[in-house]
Amino acid sequence: MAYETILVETHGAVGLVTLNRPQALNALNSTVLKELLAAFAAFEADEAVGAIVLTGSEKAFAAGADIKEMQPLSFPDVVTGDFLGGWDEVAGIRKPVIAAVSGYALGGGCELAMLCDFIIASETAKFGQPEITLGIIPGMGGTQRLTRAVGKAKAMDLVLTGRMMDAAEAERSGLVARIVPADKLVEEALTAAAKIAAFSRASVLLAKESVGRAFEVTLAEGLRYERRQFQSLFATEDQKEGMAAFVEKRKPAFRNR
Ligand code: CO8
Repeated sequence: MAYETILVETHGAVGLVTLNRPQALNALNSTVLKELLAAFAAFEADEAVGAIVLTGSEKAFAAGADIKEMQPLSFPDVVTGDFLGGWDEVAGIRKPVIAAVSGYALGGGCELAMLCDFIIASETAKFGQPEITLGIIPGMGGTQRLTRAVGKAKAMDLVLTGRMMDAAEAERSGLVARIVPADKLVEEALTAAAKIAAFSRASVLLAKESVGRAFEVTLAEGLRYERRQFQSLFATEDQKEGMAAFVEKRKPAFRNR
């Protein structure tokens, strides 16, 4: 499929999606959403792909929702069309998605990074929820996922003042998993994704699902869910192989069985 706003490649067992609207600092419009969901769906369906990396440019991961697309919209337009509702589908991707963020990740850009499973940031990354400066508020998780990631104090600060935080502050606050040099960003993210893709697929999918569960249910429910998923993996050949390889002091050869 030919895309207009994204670039799609595979690197071994890793799918790489690059946001590609340089003229608008990768602002997210309805075409980006449609194309991103199509690319992710293709990677979900491709058995050879075990993990996905989503990145932008050196200057911007994404500078937010497309303000020029939003400007003329009225209340009935956004409500009846459930404007931005489709972005939640990104969170439904079962394979792990790593956001590799360089430059601006603002508004919807920060929210898109948070829809991924974890964020690897370059030293130049800048995160923020500047919607308040436009007379609106975050609409794709900025008041919810950001608060869960960094806590109330920092989330209130960012959402109410619209200020940006740099990569070091974002890592300190728990938004970012690791910081890497700018010229190594995509390489490091691809390496992390390749590592994940080499593990047993069932354990990877259930690990992602179980961590996600921590944000949805009570601790008791989450622990029970985790234990059942853990126990179910003893039905796989890969569990036998993983443990046999440890005992025999060799590398496991997972076959996704
Ligand atoms: N939408 C549309 N166009 C944009 C956006 C955007 N969010 N951001 C930048 N651009 C365009 C600029 O208009 C400019 O285009 P042109 O050359 O035609 O004038 C081009 O990109 C380059 O931008 P700048 O000249 O402004 O570049 P600077 O380096 O001077 O500044 C900034 C970079 C600081 C990032 C600046 O562009 C900026 O402040 N951008 C807007 C950031 C913002 O407010 N983002 C939040 C948008 S609202 C939002 O995201 C709502 C979230 C709800 C859910 C979203 C789901 C997708």
